[in-house]
Amino acid sequence: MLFPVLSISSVQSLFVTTQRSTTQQAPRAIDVSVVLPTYNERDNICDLIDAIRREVAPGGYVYEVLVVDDNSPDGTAEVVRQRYNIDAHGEGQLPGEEHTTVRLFVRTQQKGLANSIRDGLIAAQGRTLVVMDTDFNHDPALIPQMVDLLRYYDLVIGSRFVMRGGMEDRLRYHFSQLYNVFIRALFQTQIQDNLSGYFAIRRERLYSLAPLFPAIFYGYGDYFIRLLLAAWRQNWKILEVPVFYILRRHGDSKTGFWSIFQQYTAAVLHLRFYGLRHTMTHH
Ligand SMILES: Nc1nc2c(ncn2[C@@H]2O[C@H](COP(=O)(O)OP(=O)(O)OP(=O)(O)O)[C@@H](O)[C@H]2O)c(=O)[nH]1
Ligand SMILES: [Mg+2]
Repeated sequence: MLFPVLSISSVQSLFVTTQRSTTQQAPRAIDVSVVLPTYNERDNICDLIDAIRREVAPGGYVYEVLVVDDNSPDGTAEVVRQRYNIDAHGEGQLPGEEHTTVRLFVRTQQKGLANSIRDGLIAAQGRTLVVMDTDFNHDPALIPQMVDLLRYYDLVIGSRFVMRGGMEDRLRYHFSQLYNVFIRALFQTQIQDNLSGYFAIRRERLYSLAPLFPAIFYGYGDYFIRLLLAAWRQNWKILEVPVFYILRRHGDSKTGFWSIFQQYTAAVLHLRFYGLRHTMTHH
């Protein structure tokens, strides 16, 4: 196997490993880690990393990019490996930026969006962590302001449902908006976009939720509803900044409308009736 494969027995043990390796290595003060989960994003991923660089580098941040790929059959990992000279340890560099690391994780054991994001977040070394889709739904221009706002907030969400937020796909926009009304009513929160999946968080804040990771990070985008509920219940300071989703640039969607609707609804009802400490049994 060319790339490191994250095999996880428990979040706790990985947490300890990460802490240990962080202290053993020469300290690299990374300001921002951008976690990019990919599945068949061959034609998007390098363009997105270039776009992230254009937005983040001028701010003078020290940053790293983590691509967490579920062994995509379209060869996403291979494209990243070649473009950024990824070595046997899964590390490469942005061309011309020797301090900016691109790290590639190819997962072959346990697949799924939420697990990929968890693995990326745990492996990330930055003081602040950003998670976003890799198909250009999420505008990388927002990263600097989201990171800066973490001076005042624990969690910053890119939101379609605050002033000037939106979505090119009007039908999905209205449906998501309605679904968010349902989520807010069920959990009595004030979060406008519970389905966004575009967020920035302070690393130490995220780790304060480590005992809840198994109850949060499973399934698909529904993990975000659970993450937000955990944050809300712990009285975190949460801010929503407007984001306008454009349509995915290349490739195919992994989400069928009805299957996602059913999956999210099962997850939301489970969360409502069993709470945050229990994972759904079939995951
Ligand atoms: N690692 C990993 N990433 C995934 C998986 N499924 C989806 N993704 C990534 O998660 C992000 C969101 O997936 P999308 O297919 O764009 O889902 P969507 O945004 O609801 O749908 P469209 O934008 O309409 O395609 C993208 O970056 C995908 O590449 C998965 O199983 N594993
Ligand atoms: Mg998408």
